Amino acid sequence: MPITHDSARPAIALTIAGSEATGGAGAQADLKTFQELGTFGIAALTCIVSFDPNSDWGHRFSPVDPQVIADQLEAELACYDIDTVKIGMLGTPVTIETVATKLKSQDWKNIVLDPVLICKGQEPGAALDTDTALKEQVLGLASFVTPNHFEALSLSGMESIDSVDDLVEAAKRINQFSGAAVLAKGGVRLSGPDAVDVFYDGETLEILSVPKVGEVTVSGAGCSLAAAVTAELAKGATALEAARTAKSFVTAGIKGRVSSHAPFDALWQGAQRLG
Ligand code: PXL
Repeated sequence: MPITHDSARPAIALTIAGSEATGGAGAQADLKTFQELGTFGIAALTCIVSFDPNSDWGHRFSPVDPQVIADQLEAELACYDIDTVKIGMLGTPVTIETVATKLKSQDWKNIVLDPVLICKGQEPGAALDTDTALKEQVLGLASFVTPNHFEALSLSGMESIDSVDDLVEAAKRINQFSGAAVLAKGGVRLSGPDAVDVFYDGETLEILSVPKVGEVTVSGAGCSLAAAVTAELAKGATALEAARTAKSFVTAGIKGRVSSHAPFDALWQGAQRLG
């Protein structure tokens, strides 16, 4: 039996994220994941990313006006009692400030942060500002964080993460200063036959390991993992249960990935149910 919030109404899951026009990542991935896992998905868009097929599929990035972000959140939080939110790509310091202010306007049961630090289409200088603002203003509000290899390096301050032991150390450091449950993703960046993620919440350490599905990253895997954690938490799962379910959801989605004219495949959220 799936865990449900209320027999009369599905659990509500909110994402505050960017649109990724081709549908692989961002709010599109989040909403598809929310739907697949039986929650009622809502999205506030922070920016619009359109890959450029004429320039190596680089990221074109347009931030949404901060007032428009605040308006979306105002409507959403007035419309429903929402206690669980996922934060995806925010993209600029002013967006981060707008979102942090709104997050502080009410109590939350779960704030899941996918700490998207650098989007390829951005100026490195702007990305550094964004990075600092995210760490200073949002990380401390999060109850669950899902850094990838690069983000785990940046957040933990470690010089390298080359082994599962290193990833465990990174997860512990990030938990220690944020207080959040951490699901640190090794993905294809750690060598070996398995895709290893480390869960640590201050008490429980669990290594989540599945055989790698290829050696290439798939668009939307990080977004879908954090969104699946969010959906499960919204339905009442524990952090560890949510991490386990999310890992198997994403593994199925990578196995069922969709190829395109772009040089990367996209995770398919429907794979577990329909694949
Ligand atoms: O996968 C990170 C990510 C998150 N959000 C948006 C994106 C991307 C990567 O392209 O475009 C909107």
